[in-house]
Formats: sequence, structure tokens, C-alpha cells
Amino acid sequence: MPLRRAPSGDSNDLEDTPPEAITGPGQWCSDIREGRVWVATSDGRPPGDRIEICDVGGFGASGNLFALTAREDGLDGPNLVLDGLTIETGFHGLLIRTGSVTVRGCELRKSYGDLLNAACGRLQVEDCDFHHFGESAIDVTGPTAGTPPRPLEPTHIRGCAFHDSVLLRSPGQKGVNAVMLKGGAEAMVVERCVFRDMDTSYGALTLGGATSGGRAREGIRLIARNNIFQRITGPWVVLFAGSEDCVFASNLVTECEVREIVHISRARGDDPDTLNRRPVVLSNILFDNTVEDAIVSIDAGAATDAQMDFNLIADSGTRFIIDGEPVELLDLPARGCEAHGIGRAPLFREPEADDFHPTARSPVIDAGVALGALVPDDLDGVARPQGAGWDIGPFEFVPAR
Ligand SMILES: [Ca+2]
Repeated sequence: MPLRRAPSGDSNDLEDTPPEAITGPGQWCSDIREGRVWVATSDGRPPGDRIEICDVGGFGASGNLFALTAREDGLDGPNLVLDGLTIETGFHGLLIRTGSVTVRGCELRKSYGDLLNAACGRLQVEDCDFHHFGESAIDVTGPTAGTPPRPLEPTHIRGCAFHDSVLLRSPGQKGVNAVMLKGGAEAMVVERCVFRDMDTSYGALTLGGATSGGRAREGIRLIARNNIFQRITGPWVVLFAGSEDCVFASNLVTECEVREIVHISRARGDDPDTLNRRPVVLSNILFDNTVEDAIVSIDAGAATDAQMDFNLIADSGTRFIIDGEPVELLDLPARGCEAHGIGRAPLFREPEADDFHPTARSPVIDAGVALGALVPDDLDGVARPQGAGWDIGPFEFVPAR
């Protein structure tokens, strides 16, 4: 069980570090360039596999600050918990290639590439602060073609903040986004997160994706619920690409300046196999945005059985693109969308202080669709529904007692 640490400046010259070096959180500390990394498992024992801490290299280098790599079969690996760490890096931050990983209460910052790049059996990211990332804050790739399917374990990204991306416009920078779930990523939930003050080149959130080459079923049964997207600039807030049964429900999008809020495209050009099957956009608040082309855009032939309804859409323009054709907001019901939508202001409690809870007279109250287990609670953890039904947006109205 080699446990290695690379001396700063030379990632090819790994020196062995004895396993007993890790006996508890914060007990192994390695200075690397500007940053420091603390590594420990939750029970204080060393992980059962190999850890490498590599030098960062520099802009465009392939070095990663921290890599958890696989046993030979590539499927099972250690159960690693990173808890309360500050991780600052140059290229990728955490590069996880196997096992089960929990990243909790960490601050990850300053990557040229991804802050957290994961392809593993289970990933849980909770209560973390991601900022100043040059590609993705979190990039999750599913199993690659030819490998046996991994067991579906609960996987989620919950309660995190994503803010202040870094759009460098430099060679080699593939695209800035906060969370990208692609390459067959399956059965993940992104919830109770705040995406704020970001300039992106690839949307804030990608369900499916094209950057892994673009294939059918890029994202499968992914759910984004009870999130807030505020002050996002770039082409999109949310991209569906090659998705299957992916859901964008009970979110708030506000104060964004984008080409399209939701873009539903093929994962690869005109390839019909990479369309989106049954994309769902339900019970969101899309309020007070500046939209260049369309609020929701579905490319021609890019989706089958799309569901878009029960959204509050106001002060964000009136134009949609459905199956490649421009459609005005009021004409959506004739196209099978938004028969139950609302076009009035949501009447938030104190939006200037980023308090987006509905007030007692808000039209969102009990106006959403019953979402059942898809959205069982709200951003505060309050069970849904309260009162007579599901509320639209990330918060359920709870009357003051
Ligand atoms: Ca309600």
C-alpha cells in the first residue's frame, strides 16, 4: 500500500510516506506551492489504497494536486473522507478515480482546470465552498465505455456554494462551468446549492454534456432541485445534452444575463442518438433575468417527451425556442408547455438581501405540481408539501406562528 507524497517541484519523484503518518484529521500536512493539503480518513486510519500528492506544474500542465487512484480492477477503492480541508491548487484540484469519496465542509479554490474531477463509485459533496475555478468546480464522469457498470450508490452534491469562476480565455481551457455531470453520470442529485456571481462559458450546471465527446445517455436520472442561480453570465444557466430522465425542478434563476436560461441540445452535433429523452423542467422560478435569445431553448429534434410546466416565468422576456422554432410565452400552452405556468412576480421576502422565501401573498404558494419523491423537501429541509400543495421554486411557504 504505497502512500506517496511528491516533493514540490517534481511530480515524477514520489517519495514514500509511511501510512502511520495519517492518524487523524489535520495530522498530515504538505505544503505545495501556495497551497496546503490535509488528508485523513474519517476514522483516522489511512486509506486502504494509494494516494499521490503531486506537484501542480503550472498553467496547462497535467499535474494534479491530489489523485486517488484505483486498484487494478478499477472498481473498488478506499472509502475516503475529506473533512474541513482547504484545498488550493494550480491545475486540477482533487482528481478521484475510484472508490467512495465524501468531501465535506471543505473550501476548494484557485484551479486552472477542475477543482474536483471525479469518476468513482460514489461521490458525496456536502457543505463545501467552491470558488475561482478555471474549468469545472465539480466534473463528474460516469463509467467509460467497456467497463462494467458500477453499483448505483447514493451520490449527491448538497448544500454547496459555487461562485466567482475564472474565465481566463486561455489556450487549453476547455470551458467554465460550476457542475458538469457527464459521460454516463447516473443517479445523482444536486440540491440546496447556490450558484452565484459566475461568468461561465458552458453554463452553470450541465446535465449530460458534450465535452467528453458527446454520446447517447451522457447523463441519466440526474436531478437538480432546490438550488438558487443568481447573477450568472454566459451562454446558459442549465444545459441538457444527451440526457435521459433528467430533472430541473423547484429551482430559482434570478438576475442572470445569458443567451438562454435552459438550453436543451444534442450531446453531439446532429447525431440523433444523442438527443435528450424525457427532459423535465418543472416548478422553477425564472424571474428578473436578461435573456438574449430564449428563456428555454429546445433545438430541433433535440428532445423527446419534454415536460415544461408549472414554472413561474416573469421579467425575463417572452421568447422560447421549441423544437428549433421561436414561440412566444403566451403561445406555449398550444405547444403542450406551461399550461399551468405563472407570469407574475414571485413576491420574495427580501430579495435585495438575497432572501428569496415567498411572502404570504406570493403566487408561488401551492401553485406547483405534486412532485412526490422527486422533490420531497425544500432548500431549508422543510418537508413538501406545506399547506394545500407544492410551492413553485426552492422554498415552501411556512406561515409564521
Ligand atoms: Ca405549499
